[in-house]
Amino acid sequence: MGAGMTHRPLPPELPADLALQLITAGQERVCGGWDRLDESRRAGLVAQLRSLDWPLVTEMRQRVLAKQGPEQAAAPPGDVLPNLDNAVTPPCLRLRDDHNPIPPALAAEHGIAALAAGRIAAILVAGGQGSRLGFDGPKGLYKIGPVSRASLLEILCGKLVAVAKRHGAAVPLAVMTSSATDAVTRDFFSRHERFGLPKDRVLFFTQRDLPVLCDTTGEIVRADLGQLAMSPDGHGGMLGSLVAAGGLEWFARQGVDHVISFQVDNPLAMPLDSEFLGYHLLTGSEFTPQVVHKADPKERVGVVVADGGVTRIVEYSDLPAQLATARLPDGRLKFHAGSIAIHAFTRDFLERASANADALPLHMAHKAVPFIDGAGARVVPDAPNAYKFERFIFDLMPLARTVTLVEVDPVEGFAPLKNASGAAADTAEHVMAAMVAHASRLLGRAGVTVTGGVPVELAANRIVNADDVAEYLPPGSTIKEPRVIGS
Ligand code: UD2
Repeated sequence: MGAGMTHRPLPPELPADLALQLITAGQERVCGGWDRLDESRRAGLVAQLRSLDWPLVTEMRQRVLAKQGPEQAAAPPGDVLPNLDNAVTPPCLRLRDDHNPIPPALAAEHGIAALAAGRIAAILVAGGQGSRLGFDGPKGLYKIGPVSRASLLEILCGKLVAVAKRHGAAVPLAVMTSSATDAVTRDFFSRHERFGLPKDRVLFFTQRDLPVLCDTTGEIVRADLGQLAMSPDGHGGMLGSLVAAGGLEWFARQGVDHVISFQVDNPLAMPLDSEFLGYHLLTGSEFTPQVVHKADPKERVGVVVADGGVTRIVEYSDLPAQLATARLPDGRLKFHAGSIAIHAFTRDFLERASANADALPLHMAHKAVPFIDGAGARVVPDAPNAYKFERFIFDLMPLARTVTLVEVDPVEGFAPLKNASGAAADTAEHVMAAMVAHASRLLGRAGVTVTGGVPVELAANRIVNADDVAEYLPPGSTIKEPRVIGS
């Protein structure tokens, strides 16, 4: 495929050390078409090549080449799957369940105390683009409020503002962007005055990019003549990039000792739910994932599995079909603890794990990636032609001494926005309907009736639970028109 033009010696203008690097790594064709580049594009290409972690690129290429045999090609795409023959689903505490060994009210009390003491911070993973939604821009800017048209970022940051106000202590927020989303996301935050978050309590950091490699040769794909195709290193890049940005010290300076990471694409996310935090604290857990009961093997959520004292998450795309569909005698899926990518960590754990951040396994995703062919023309393939590499933050889980799973009812805490309108699930229409249903139920608990089918929304920065509603609407009220409660 099109990593290079016909084979030619490397351009004489290329610095000698870089030329040697390219030859050693088997990437000399990446400079194909050099003669057609002007000075500034040549300089750009050299700078891009210099920024690469060459031992890592070499390892990535070897991974691609190792996939060439027929057996390897059939191996799971992640290539990092442990043997799961004896694995089981670990037990879960269930949110709002009085049968839990820890009473929900006690857990909530501890969560509230930690929030009020300013011991809790959050990391928002916002490196993704809205391309799968047909939206040109960072996913966080997508307007999802069913009535307000508020963006995902406004809704999620609003939740932090509401919790901080309720408990009288700020919740520091670190926002992870990628090279593609960084400038626009920062600008969006500043134009909206950080959605009410105090300036000194928001930290931005940017995940790194990794080159995309041709699926047959392992050569770096070029997005344009003189430009490498790059892709974000996955949210597993979070810890290394956070440490590099001084994020762990930033948390420590503010007295934070627990950090919750969550994704930008779930407007129902409850990263700061006090009961969830309480279970994390009271069980002495170092890594507490929120999970939903996975009932359909096709649901695109990784699953938490335990084997011989080691608990880990296996991504859905890495789970072979016969394991994804295996059932228990009672009919439930054998692996039914679906991760929704909301994880509570102790800061100590993140500090300890940061030594391993760059050692997280690389998962490979086979994708159709536009490239420059041998004649220098841009080709948009209709089938996968290249590998993108990602690290996953949850691969740190086996390092945790204690892991507690907290099961969340999806109607309360999980409505991910993944697909463009028309898809069978996880479209904006599905997400908005889930938000309206959630708001209607919460209003019902506050004694407010919503006339059938009327869209209602809760102002994320004002209403955390049913108790907050009375400030805006007395019990016995009826809502007959579309409305945002609390705005
Ligand atoms: C993710 C989880 C999956 C499940 C699901 C729930 C992983 C690998 N998979 O699947 O198990 O929990 O979410 O919704 O965690 N992002 C970045 N940088 C990156 C890659 C992703 O910031 O390099 C962000 C992106 O903006 C988005 C989120 O991470 O908010 C999820 O990414 P995705 O849509 O690629 O993950 P998905 O749905 O395959």
